[in-house]
Amino acid sequence: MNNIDLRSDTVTRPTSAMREVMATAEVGDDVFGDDPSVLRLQEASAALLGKEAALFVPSGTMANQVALRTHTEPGDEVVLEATSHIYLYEAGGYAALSGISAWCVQGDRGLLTAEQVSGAIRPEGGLSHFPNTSLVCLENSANRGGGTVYSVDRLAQIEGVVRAHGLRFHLDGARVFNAAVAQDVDVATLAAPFDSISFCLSKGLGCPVGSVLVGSRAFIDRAHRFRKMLGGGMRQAGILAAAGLHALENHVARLAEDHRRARRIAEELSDVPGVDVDLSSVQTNMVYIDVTATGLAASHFVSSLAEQGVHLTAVSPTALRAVTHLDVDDAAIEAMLAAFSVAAEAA
Ligand code: TLP
Repeated sequence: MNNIDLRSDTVTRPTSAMREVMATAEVGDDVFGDDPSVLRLQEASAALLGKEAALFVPSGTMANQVALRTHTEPGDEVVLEATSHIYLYEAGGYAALSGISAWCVQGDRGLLTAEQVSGAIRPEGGLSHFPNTSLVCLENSANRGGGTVYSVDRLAQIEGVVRAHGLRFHLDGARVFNAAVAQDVDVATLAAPFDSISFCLSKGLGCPVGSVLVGSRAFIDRAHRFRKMLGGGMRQAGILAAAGLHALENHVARLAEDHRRARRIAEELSDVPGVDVDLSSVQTNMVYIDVTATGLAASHFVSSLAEQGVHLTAVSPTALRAVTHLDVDDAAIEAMLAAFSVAAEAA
């Protein structure tokens, strides 16, 4: 029986080489600030993204929430894309934890333009009725956009708008290494326009736990306090940080393989009668599969595939998502495609 898990790139298990570095990691107590492996991971992350400092946190959600709280004051407003993770999938944390409102703009495949961002910023110095726009957040790659990526040019245009209004600029870069590898640009180039970037070690990079928030020294010093407030201070976290260091050294370039495999799934499935894949949005390691025209529900595909040992998630009654990662090879992709054809035969 197959066991091919394409529900997310969060499902990866640590490799044996990663387990080895975890088992032998030098540790201290990171709440006392003396875990050498955490300090090394933070230094390496800041250097890689071209910023002054970094903070290791348990999850991508916490990295984003700490960033929102650090950049804003209650009563402020953040500009977000309407399908962004911060808006859709963080349990309303922006409102509950930072006391801010969100102005959501529907992008094209998850991506905003400079004009759209400009149009969502409240007028300055005007009526005291308005919330104060203080922050703009983007997501790169954009998960619900299909794993789509912001180009360096688009980011520069949006940065121009953000700076002209004196706002702060945060990137949810949960998969920013995918975005960098897909465009063959340095991750620091994609990070440069932003004041802060969160990125995940526990997605395509293959770690069991962990995300990193990077920014200026002053930003990270303030963020440190909010990580504590949210309960994100960890003790012998060097065991996890060692996995992160290993991943940054060994698992970045290989993301290109995940992208090639996602492309293979997309191209093959778009030939299945009734199945629709927007090939233009398949830019990294995700494939969103619309099955409306098969007349079958997404849940039919989820259960038929599961019976064949292949796991995908339904993202709506008529659409599924497949995500490639470290634990799926070419043979797994071919097996997944064969299982999908069987599931589609019920149409
Ligand atoms: N995304 C998960 C789900 O929560 C949807 C997934 O399977 O894709 N930013 C982005 C863009 C994300 O996709 C995710 C997780 C996060 C932040 C949050 O990371 P975690 O799960 O570590 O809190």
